[in-house]
Amino acid sequence: MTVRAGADTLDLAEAHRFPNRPVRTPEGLHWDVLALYAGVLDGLRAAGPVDSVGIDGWAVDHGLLDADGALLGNPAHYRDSRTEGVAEQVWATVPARELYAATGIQYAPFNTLYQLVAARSTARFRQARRLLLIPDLLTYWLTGEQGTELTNASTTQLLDPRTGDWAYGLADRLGIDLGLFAPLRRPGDPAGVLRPEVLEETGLRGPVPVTAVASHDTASAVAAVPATGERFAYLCTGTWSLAGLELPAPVLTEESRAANFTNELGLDGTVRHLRNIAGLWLLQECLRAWGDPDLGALLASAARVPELRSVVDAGDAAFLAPGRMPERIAGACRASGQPVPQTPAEVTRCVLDSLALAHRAAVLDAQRLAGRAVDVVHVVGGGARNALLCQSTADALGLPVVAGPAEAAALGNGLVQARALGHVGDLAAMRALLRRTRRTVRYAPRGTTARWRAAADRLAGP
Ligand code: LRH
Repeated sequence: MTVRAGADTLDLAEAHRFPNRPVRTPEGLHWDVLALYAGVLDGLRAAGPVDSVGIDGWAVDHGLLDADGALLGNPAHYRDSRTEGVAEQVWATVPARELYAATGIQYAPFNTLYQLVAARSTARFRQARRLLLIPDLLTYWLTGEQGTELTNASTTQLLDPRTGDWAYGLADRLGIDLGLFAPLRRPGDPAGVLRPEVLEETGLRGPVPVTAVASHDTASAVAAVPATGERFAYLCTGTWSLAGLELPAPVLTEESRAANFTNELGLDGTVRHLRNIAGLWLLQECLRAWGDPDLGALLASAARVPELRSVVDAGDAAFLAPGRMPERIAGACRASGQPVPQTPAEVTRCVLDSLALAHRAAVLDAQRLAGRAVDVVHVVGGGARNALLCQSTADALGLPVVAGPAEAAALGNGLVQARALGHVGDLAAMRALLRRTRRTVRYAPRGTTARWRAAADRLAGP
């Protein structure tokens, strides 16, 4: 994506899009990170002259480098089963409560910490001298410089969100060598310039600075929520739904841990207190199983299926791994004595209703846990284009939903670069610019909240 930002302009253009296809080998599920890097180079070539480059991406995953700085194999995919049962081993040394008090990160089997413990007896890990999170790895290949960007570092479950520095005591107790990580850098910090070979391959003229942006995609996306003031919740909807509040400090209470809320660092000292919900992943996997039918037509037929016939717990670990998703959803409906969705439209309706219910629960819990009420829910990310999901979320919560921008992560990434170049101001100024320049769609709740509440109670059980 290329972003052009100025005092009163904010343009976004797609230079190039490439797939991100996980690959399963006998050792497990991996990312094809060389294909991703090739996609980045193609994107730079297609973008033409640029003033700056910044990389953001998904959290927790990483590449391991040897003493020469060479990548040791393909990075493991966070949906790989190698971390099954690892959290329990970790908790035997550091109880889950203490882990939460030190890092504020919610339990997910794939947190970097658990991945490191799962990998540490492998030959590859023993050879590793450096760990780079995925956006930092791509940045390293572009510039030759290594760093660990702070917002993404906070998802490792090894960072103290109060200090913005590593949780040294915790790492010590678990025998994790923090020397594996490159020095921390903050969004807006310089991350080097494109290497001469990269300039040659992409046809760009140097020097081209590379900026450390809020490299966790969710941090970039939330930076680009076009909100005014503080009384808003956000929902970043894509493969995941990340639902919560932006706060000045982490919430490290036992209540917050029990509700499985996380505290990830955002731009300029903000904290995202949110719940990580399996999001449109459920639908993406269904679409894959159905041979990728036309999404617009499918959503239109799903909208005609009566709402709330059957719902599943979208956050159930049973839906984490890839494969056979329509059958798994049907199985969950059958097991809970609900009508079993048969057609793709019925399954789609079930998934979207279930997500709207999960959004409802997360936004209600977030307000309770942080003691802050909200007046509006901002939906950003790909799901902002899904009118049925946005309307259902508004109905389920009885709150207005403001949808857009869909490309929030790219905009947040570009705005931090523009700020580093002196073209835009602080976070509030970025959001004001977004409000002036980006179109959003408002969904008013239709007064059916009681029905959604009843469905939520049904799902919660007696
Ligand atoms: C969304 C995301 C999310 C993480 C998950 C692994 O892309 O970064 O914030 O929890 O991927």
